[in-house]
Amino acid sequence: MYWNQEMECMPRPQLADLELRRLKETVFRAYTFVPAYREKMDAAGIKPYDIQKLEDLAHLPFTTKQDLRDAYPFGLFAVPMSEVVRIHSSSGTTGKPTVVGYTQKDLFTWSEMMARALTCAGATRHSIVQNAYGYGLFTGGLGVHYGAERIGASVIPSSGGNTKRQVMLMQDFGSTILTCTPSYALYMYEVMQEMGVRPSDLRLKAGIFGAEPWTENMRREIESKLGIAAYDIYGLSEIIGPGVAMECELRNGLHVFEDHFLPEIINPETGEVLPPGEHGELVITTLTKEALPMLRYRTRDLTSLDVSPCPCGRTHVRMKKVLGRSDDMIIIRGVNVFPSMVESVLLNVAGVEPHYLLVVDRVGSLDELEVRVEVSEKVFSDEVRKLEELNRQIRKELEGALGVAVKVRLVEPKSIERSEGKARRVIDNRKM
Ligand code: DLL
Repeated sequence: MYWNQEMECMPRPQLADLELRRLKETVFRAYTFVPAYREKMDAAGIKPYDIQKLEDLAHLPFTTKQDLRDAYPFGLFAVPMSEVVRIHSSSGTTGKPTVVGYTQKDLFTWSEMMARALTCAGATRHSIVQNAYGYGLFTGGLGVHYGAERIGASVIPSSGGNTKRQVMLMQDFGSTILTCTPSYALYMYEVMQEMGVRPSDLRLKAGIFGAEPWTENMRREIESKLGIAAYDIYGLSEIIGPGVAMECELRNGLHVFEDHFLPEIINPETGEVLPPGEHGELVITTLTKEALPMLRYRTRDLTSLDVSPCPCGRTHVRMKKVLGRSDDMIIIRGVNVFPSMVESVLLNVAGVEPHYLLVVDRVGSLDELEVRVEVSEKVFSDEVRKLEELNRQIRKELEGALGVAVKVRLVEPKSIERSEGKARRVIDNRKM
């Protein structure tokens, strides 16, 4: 049921002592070995020994993606390259990618985090894990891989892509756990349909989905189509990769593996630390990372923390499902819109498929949001009047939920690009 009961269920006062000890060590190492951290702390007038209690964390300066870019590629590493045994990097849509490094011990920590995460979804040494996260510089593939091996499960390193072969492997090898992005899981289902494979004939029991936002409605959609339990896993390269936080069997918030990662929520405008329960930007400090210690890293992901005890017995704080990043938010005539808000509305409408795209344009001086929605074959072949009626209904519901005028375009089944990794949900033509 647990991978590491001692750590995952540690009484909170004891956990706080452990966190403080590890925080002091991390700050000391970052200050001593990374000139960029030392300069920032000196400029803020703070020394490692000023950290005497967990609340003192709030005095440390933040670290941002820009700091990683400024230090490209290895400038924030706190160990010599001879100690670095793995390098990953996140693509980044603009500018230089961010580069992250791991020591031997960091890889051991990461596989432990992933072993915990997989165990949360019921994985054991008897599981057959089909790992369809991309292998390569992206952390998803190798991150899950090492965790599954650590448990002793049988891993199929199928990586992303070649979807027909994925389905064949599932059938022939009897995969019990699927790991990939939620959007790729849906695409796999479509390919199963085309191949005439029924999910009920497979042995799949659970899916561990992450690397992009997905709503509760999307969870229901995946669960009912694939006939599995869908779990949310969260992580980011800068902190370690997948395995920063994971849902337990209750699937009501993701436990942040707090003995290694210390979470805070801040007001993204002011930087002020917010109390538990309040919604804001997640900031994470690593407590054990050797190669790339991160002090108060601003993730840009928006969520809140729940400190109430979880019936699963794990004592680690839970974060709410991440439904958006501050930089995925699009502003339409002054109104903030997240793609997940659109997803949530669409998946409640009968006849609509879980494939959609937001297209933003500037017409004259006005922003225009068009939501392209795929409809089912059956609906698509309906009379024009019915399609118009559906269009009107979706528009009304979207406008009600978003508070901004929306154009809806119903598109043919399978006409929106499918994703084998992170789905692209927005095309913003205003920035081009
Ligand atoms: O996406 C690591 C990962 C791999 C996580 C596989 C889970 C599974 P990056 O490519 O660095 O790392 O992207 C990190 O993806 O800051 C979030 O914005 C987003 N993200 C990751 N997991 C979730 C999730 C990997 N469960 C960025 N829900 C993060 C929502 C997520 N967003």
